[in-house]
Amino acid sequence: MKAILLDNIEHDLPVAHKDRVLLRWLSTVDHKELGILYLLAALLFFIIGGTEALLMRTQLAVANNHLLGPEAYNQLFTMHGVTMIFFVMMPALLGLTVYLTPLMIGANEMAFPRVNAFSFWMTFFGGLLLYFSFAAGGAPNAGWFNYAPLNQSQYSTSPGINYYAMGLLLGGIGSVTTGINIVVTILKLRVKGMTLKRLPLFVWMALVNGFLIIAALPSLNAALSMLLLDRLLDAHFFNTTSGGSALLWQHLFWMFGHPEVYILILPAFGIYSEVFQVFSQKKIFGYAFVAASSVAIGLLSFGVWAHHMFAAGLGNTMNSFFGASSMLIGIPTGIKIFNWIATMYGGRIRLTTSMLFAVAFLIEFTIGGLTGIAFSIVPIDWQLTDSYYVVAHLHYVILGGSLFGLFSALFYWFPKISGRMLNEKLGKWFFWLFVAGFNLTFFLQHFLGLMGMPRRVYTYQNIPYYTLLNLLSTAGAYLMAAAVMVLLYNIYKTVKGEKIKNKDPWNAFTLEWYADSPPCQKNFENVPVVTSRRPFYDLKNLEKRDVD
Ligand code: HEM
Ligand SMILES: [Cu+2]
Repeated sequence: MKAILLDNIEHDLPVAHKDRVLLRWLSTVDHKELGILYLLAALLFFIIGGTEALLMRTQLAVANNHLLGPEAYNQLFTMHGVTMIFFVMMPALLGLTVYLTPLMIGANEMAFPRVNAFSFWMTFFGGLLLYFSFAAGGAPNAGWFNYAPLNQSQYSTSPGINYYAMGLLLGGIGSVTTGINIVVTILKLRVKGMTLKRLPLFVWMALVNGFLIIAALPSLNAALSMLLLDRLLDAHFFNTTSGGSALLWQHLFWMFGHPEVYILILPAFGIYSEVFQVFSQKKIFGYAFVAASSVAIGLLSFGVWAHHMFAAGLGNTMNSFFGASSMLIGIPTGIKIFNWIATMYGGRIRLTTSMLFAVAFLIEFTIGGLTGIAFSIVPIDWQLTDSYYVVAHLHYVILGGSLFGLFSALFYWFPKISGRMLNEKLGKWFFWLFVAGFNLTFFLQHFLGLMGMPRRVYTYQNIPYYTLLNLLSTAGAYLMAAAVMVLLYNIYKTVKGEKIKNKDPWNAFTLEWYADSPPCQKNFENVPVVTSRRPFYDLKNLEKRDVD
């Protein structure tokens, strides 16, 4: 199909070469090219969202600062949160999934290639629409979860929140169609011998994730549609002054929002599961437990949403139920952490940049997980809600969990995607600068939160320690920015540099490395029949093949 498409473009249109390249990327339905487009879009939005974060941290560097006013700050934290979650993490992780899944299961394409293109462009235009709000009279300003009644026209008079709703709705529709595409691809297009029990763990996580997306996103899409009706046609779903319910928005949002954090973390779990195996040169410890605990996490994630609403006055019964169910999630997550550590135990460990990010994840994510369990204790949540403790917690889980996973994946699969190796020395500079900056920025915010500093405030009084801790936190943000510069330079230098000869630089186990680096258009000339969980390992070790 794609060949036909490209042929038509190349033969029928009398356009210059440059335009042809552009047209090709605009019209591609190839899962690898779409995967790359997702990753590039995520990088673009990461730079924008990161700049917004730096602006906020600059504003907060000293007490009583008036570099930015309160309204600008409101728009910045809203845009930063929305951008990072919906237009950085989602597209990057889904792009990686779309790139790797067919290769890992020995397929030539996704099940629905044109739907794949549709999903990408919906997401990308969703992001553009969101940013168009700046030109249309002001960006959304009610936070990333956009609570009622703040999201109503009376309280937010600029059209920003309309763009929030429309942009996220486009992205939300794109995500659902990707979810369907991922599930069908995995269930229908596996090569002979690749049973569900032999799926690479990355693909297992992608499968669970696909189901989560299909089940969770509609709740957000419905809420956004209702919000648009409220704002544009004067409906009253969330308008309390005319009989609507503000709490309804919170329920609909978090019924999506909590599974969403698992939608962001499961693909990263998949990445770590591959990386720990390859850089320990051992197969995973407890394959079935890692796969099954993801299913458990997926199911549980739909029964905990009201832990975001402990302060909303739902009553003791509801609060106790949601507190207890939230604590349960710690169990399958803990199982995974033990499995990864056991995988490393006794292995031939290579501390590449990719592996360093995976090891750092074990520590940072556990910190984020522990503060999360603290929040599931209702009185602690009451004390700390809306404070900087929350900002610390959420960045530990999302950065230390998902973003570190993306960085680990970037260094691991870059040779696969581009045929070129990122420089490891620069990689390690990037790693240490980023990890140092990350902990400096966010660890201190636990203390600020405990001392009572509220989140979402544009400035603060000169109270003892507030200024010092905030200044250090800002310094950490600049360290992270410096690290990202090193990464961008590394990518630039690598893309300009030589291709590698060895298509399998890490001595990997799974089928995507059996393909060329980068893979040919059909992915494989021929695919071996799979007889175990590590088909490429088997091919390289005919004497010591796995039996599982
Ligand atoms: C790269 C370094 C980053 C820095 C320095 C940073 C900094 C900040 C700051 C200053 C705030 C505002 C806190 C407040 O006033 O309440 C914030 C909020 C937030 N950040 Fe980040 N951030 C970073 C990366 C990320 C990433 C990668 C994600 C997610 C994928 C993320 C998600 C969020 C969310 C969801 C909020 C809450 C927004 C809201 O209150 O509505 N951040 N961040
Ligand atoms: Cu939650």
